[in-house]
Amino acid sequence: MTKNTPLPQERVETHNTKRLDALQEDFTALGQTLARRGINIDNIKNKVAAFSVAIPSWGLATGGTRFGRFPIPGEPNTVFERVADCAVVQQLTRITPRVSTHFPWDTTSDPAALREFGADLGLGFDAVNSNTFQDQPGQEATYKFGSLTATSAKARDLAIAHNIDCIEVGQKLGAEALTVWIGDGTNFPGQQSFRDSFDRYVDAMKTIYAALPENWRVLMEHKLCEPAFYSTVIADWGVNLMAANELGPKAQCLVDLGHHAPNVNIEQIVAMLNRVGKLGGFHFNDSKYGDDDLDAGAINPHMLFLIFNELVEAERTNPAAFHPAYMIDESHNLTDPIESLIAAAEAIAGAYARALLVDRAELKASRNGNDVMMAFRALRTAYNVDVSPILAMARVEAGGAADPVVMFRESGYRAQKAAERKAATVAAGII
Ligand code: PSV
Ligand code: MN
Repeated sequence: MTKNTPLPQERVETHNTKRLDALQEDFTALGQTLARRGINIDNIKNKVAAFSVAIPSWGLATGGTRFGRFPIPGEPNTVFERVADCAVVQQLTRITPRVSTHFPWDTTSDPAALREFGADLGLGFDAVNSNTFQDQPGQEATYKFGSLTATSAKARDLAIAHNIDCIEVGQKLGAEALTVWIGDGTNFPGQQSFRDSFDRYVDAMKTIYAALPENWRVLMEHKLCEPAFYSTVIADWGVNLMAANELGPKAQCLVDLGHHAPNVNIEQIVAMLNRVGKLGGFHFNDSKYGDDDLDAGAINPHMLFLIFNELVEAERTNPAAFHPAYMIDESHNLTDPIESLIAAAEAIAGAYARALLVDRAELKASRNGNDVMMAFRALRTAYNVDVSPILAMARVEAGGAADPVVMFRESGYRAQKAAERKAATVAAGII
């Protein structure tokens, strides 16, 4: 249980008391509907209560595009302030108990103190992310032409050393995974050899892999394009899987939902990676055109549901081998980041809850009998359920808020932080 809460917990209780009767009515009504389908609503609620997704430290600051950034008063300036804001999301949702950090953005001279600061607020630390897609001031060799895949041995060594540093900091935070995403690639045909670049990647990753502690994993993230626009070294799940296979069992693939070509069937990728034990985790977000980093579920909630449908099936098939790291990776350019993360966590848990409602026996029988319409209906019937009473009940029972965004607004937290925190500059944004 949380030792300290960033908002007075009594205020959450007061907020909930006003909504409890209506919630109970909605929950009971939904329970009756589901019971007619042979589903016990409490079982679903318990699974939702056990679900969690990590929040990205970098998602707490206002994001931006290359055209600009519009900071909001009271946004966090330091990693401690970002973690404090994560604690608000966790207090109100109760499904975001871990923070995924990014280095050097989150560099602190005292990681142990950061860990303790998080623990006091009921937060742990998930995968640490390395950053070799930007040069840092005074850096000895540039990443302009690549990092782990650069032709310059000096740049490669620097990138390797940074990843190993991240592992060391991550250990102090209590993390158990390193996420590696490189921006390496080319803008011109002929600029680099696809094959040699990939060889250099695998070589560099072998050194990083060797530095992983016993209980750690390395999660490698593929991405179709950006910042490189002709070719990207780890462009898709096929190349990513090749690398993961060459590295060994602790290397797995991370699926960022925004990192695929438009209309790619991501749920199929999820099923295939899981089949070979290489589904390491997710960066949840949503997109319409590219790596838009919009809020999870905001554009295509159906795809999110279909992904969770595969995940639920994967867990049932082999529960012992199933432990994907669920993380959010979004950029909040227009909204208050705390509100967006609350909404995203809710959308993700909602997709999971709907996937739990799929009648698996019916789906299987329909598939085996090639009854296309009934197989489709097994999914559609579950997708059509409004699961919000289940999410709200699980949240309230865990001490969270019945309506977290409204509760956040009622709390006056952002205005209070605007008075306490120094104003962020336009340029000071992380992404
Ligand atoms: C790259 O687009 C990415 O998805 C990687 O996960 C980075 O670490 C993150 O975004 C930076 O915002
Ligand atoms: Mn990502």
